[in-house]
Amino acid sequence: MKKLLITSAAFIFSAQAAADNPLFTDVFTADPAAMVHNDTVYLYTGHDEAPNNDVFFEMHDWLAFSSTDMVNWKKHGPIMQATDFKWAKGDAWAAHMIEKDGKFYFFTTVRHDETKPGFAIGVAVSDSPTGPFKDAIGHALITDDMTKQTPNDWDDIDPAVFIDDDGSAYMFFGNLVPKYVKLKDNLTEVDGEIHVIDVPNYTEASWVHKKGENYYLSYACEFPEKICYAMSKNIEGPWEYKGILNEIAGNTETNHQSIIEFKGKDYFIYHTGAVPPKGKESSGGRFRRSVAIDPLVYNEDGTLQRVIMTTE
Ligand code: FUB
Repeated sequence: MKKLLITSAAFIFSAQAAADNPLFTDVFTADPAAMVHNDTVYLYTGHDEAPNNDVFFEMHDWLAFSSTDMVNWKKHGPIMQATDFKWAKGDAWAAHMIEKDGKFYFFTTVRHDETKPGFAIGVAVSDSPTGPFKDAIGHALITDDMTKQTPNDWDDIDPAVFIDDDGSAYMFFGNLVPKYVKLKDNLTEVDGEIHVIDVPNYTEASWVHKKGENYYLSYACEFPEKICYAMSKNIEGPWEYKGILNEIAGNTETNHQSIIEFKGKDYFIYHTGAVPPKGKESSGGRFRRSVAIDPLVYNEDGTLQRVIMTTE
């Protein structure tokens, strides 16, 4: 599959296929992270390769897709493997892309090698949104021994980076305990201590965006996971819990969202196990997920309407 993807780079899906939800029917995709740059949406996803749904996540690399109309998607193939970080053992879990001063920073969850416990967050950099990417610092940005609020060794997963209007950069992340840390201007060093965020029912998958004067923190809540959200007038909180944004996404215990505005429309991007890519030996499910997109609707007071999942 990996070779197939590399050789089929830049393949453009037909309009008919792309109109389906989930988006891609030839590959399992998860943990979407979308970025708008130069009138184009870049969609980065994890790549589920588990042989069936009775095992566990098998994720080696991250995939990239782009679109200028949210209908036709260009496939760019894997942009990076977890083991491109020399200090990482594997497990290309959720990631996030952000542009700053013409450079593209890819923040990723990976499993650290034996020198550190559990998971870690790395950062890679490129001059192009589709790579090639290389490790920006040669070591992890966050390691499990920096986050000891829970006894597990994956409480430092799922990075989401947000640059505020004044240029200050923040990374939100965490499993079971939501956290954020400021980043220095170079985006490759933490600036100060890690803060814990007070929101209810947090599981993982933080995503932060701003619309008008409101900041939104959305996240996977409970288990099986729904997507919940909170609002604030300040990126550093306090956050006011607003409720469920998206229900359990069908046939998978995880849900993981990305929220963007593109050409005047708002989108909620997530993954589901409900609809399998066609022609695959076993069906979609909790370790074989697929990215889908639905409209996001704001109420006049800034709160969000619950996302209704569609199949086309
Ligand atoms: O894809 C692996 C993990 O599952 C992610 O890091 C979590 O957000 C959940 O989707």
